[in-house]
This record gives sequence, structure tokens and C-alpha cells, in this order.
Amino acid sequence: MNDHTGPSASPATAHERRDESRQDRQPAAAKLHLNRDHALRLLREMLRIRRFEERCAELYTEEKIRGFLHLYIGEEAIAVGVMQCLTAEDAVVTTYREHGHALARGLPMTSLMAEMYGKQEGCSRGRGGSMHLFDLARRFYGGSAIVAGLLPLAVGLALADKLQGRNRVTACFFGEGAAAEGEFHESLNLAALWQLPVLFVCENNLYAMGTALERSQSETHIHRKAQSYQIAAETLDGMDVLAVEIAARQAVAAIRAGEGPRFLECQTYRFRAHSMFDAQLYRDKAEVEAWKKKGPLLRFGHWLEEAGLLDVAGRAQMEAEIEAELAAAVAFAEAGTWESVADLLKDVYTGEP
Ligand SMILES: Cc1ncc(C[n+]2csc(CCOP(=O)(O)OP(=O)(O)O)c2C)c(N)n1
Repeated sequence: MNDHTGPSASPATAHERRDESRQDRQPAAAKLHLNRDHALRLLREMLRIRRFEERCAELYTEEKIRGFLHLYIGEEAIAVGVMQCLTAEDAVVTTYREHGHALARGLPMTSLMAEMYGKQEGCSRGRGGSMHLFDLARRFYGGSAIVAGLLPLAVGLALADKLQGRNRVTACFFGEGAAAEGEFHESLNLAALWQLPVLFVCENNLYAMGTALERSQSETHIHRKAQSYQIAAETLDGMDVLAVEIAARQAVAAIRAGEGPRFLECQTYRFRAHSMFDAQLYRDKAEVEAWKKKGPLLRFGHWLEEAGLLDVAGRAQMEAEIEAELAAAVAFAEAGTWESVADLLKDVYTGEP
């Protein structure tokens, strides 16, 4: 199978009015050469993220996980689609909504869950928690709480690679809210000016906390802001994992060929609240339900069934395997240890000798 003919309709919201490049998807789809193993991997990776976060939400209400918790549920296709196109040498930087990116990048679920618990066996030794997942060996530079704060970091990583002659890509994931920040514009300008190998991935889920995009930014076509800096940019259906992978594969190839940065605006939607403290009074329940019907898992799962690539038993087996992985991760976190009080100031910068 080398063609993607899956459903491509998007919910009837503001995104539908902003679809300049979607017509280009079909010819590009033929270049993906999708085989069964790869297709099933895409579904499995999205399911791992979904089930991990559903369990995190439960653990949060049980107060096993504390602090902030921003769920990526609904947006899984973006992290999974893009991550297929990166090598171990490439770098990844993300926002605080980064559990999905970390899992898709290959961080073990055990170390992620331990981090969620605040245990020192976690990927950030229990000091980061949900918002600051980090893994140097996998070049996963994590989890940044400051909106747009990660863009200069990505530009810096890419500049270092360029100066040292390494053919690497830095993938930088952020929400559309970042496009209202100065750092976004400074970063895009320098990345374009210096032709740096950055893949900017805007996860446009239409809301920055409780503020709708149309109420906060005069230009709602985020990719046009990138174009104004002479960066090749496009908008695409971020609920379609194949569309994301196709676009990312083309963008990464161009970056590796020395063509400078690329920008993808992925149209998506978060199904859950901004964080665990959010009554969601800023959007209609009907809007949320409409988007859920276009969810990446539902849609790709149906497509796999229709294509004869996954039957009921196969899906059940996949679910069971993920459940077992999740159970092991929770057990690992439960058995984890707290950092001793005596060590709490270790590695904390105080400015004093
Ligand atoms: C510089 C800065 N301003 C404000 C905040 C508070 N804040 C946290 S998340 C958020 C919304 C960001 O929305 P968006 O970038 O679209 O990402 P999403 O949460 O939708 O994934 C805001 C304003 C912050 N963390 N950093």
C-alpha cells in the first residue's frame, strides 16, 4: 500500500476557512510508501499516548500526581507523525504539553511515569514533573513552561549544529499562543536569516488557555507569520497522522538539504481542559464533541479497519499490550523513591559560592 486515501475532512470551525495547502496532500501521499507495520506503529504510538494520559488524569485525582498537568489528548497525531521523520541525532524541544512528544521520541514510559510522580527514578530525577520532561541521551530538551520560551532554545541548538557542521534537525513544537510572543518573531527572524535547520511545528488548537485565537491575534493564519520571515510554511490537518507525517517528511528533507527552516501549522484541537484546573467556560460543548468525532485515533483506526490492516482481535491485542506497559510504568513509579530532604538544594543555583 503506498497511497493515503483516508478521510481528510475537518470539523466546521475556523480551521476550515484556512486550508490553502490541503489540496496538495494527495500527490504527496503517494510518496509515503506506507506499509502495514508502519501504519500499525502510528496507531500504537498514538494509543500509547492516549492511554498514558488517561491514566495520568486518574492518578491526578488520586493525588498520586501533583502540580500542573496539561493533557495532549486529541493532538497525538502531530507528535507521532513528526517524530517518524527524525533520527536519534536530531533534537526535540517542546512546551509543557509534552507527554506525547516524549513518548513518541522513545522515552520509556516507566521513567515518564516516575517523573510524573516526582520520584528520582524519573527522566528529570523527579525535579521536573509533567511540564519538564527531559532526556539528554535522546536529545529531548523538553518541556518549557514559558510560552514561546522554547523557540530561542531551538534556534540556539540549530545554530550550534550548523556552526559545527552537523547535519541535524531541531524540531520545535509549540501552541499558536506562542505566535503572539516576541520570542516567536525574534526566533523566526534569526532562523531564516541564518538559514538554520529548525522544523517549527505550530500545534494550533485554537485556544491559548481560555482565549480563542480570533480574540487574541489579528492574523489567525499562523503560517503566514512565518512566511513573512521568508520561511517556507504551510497549514495542514493535524488530526490526520498521515498528513502530518507526509508534510514533516518533506520539510525535514528540505532542511537536511540545507534549505533552511520550515514551518508547519497543524490544525488541531485539545479534547480536554487546558490543565486540570479549567471549567472550560470559553467554548461550547458541541464544538468539543464535533472535534472528537474527527479525532486522530478514531479516524485512523477506522481507516486501518477499512483498509483491512487491523481487525478487532488485533486491536484488542494492541490495547492489552499497552495496558501491560502502563501497568508496569505505574508499578515502577509506585516503587520509586523520593529524593532525600538533605539533597534538595543540590544543583540549585543560588548565585552564592
Ligand atoms: C510568557 C508566558 N505568558 C503566559 C503564560 C501562562 N500560560 C500558560 S499556558 C498559556 C496558553 C498557551 O497557549 P498555546 O501556546 O496556544 O498552547 P496550548 O496550551 O494551547 O497547547 C498561557 C498564556 C506562560 N506560561 N508564559
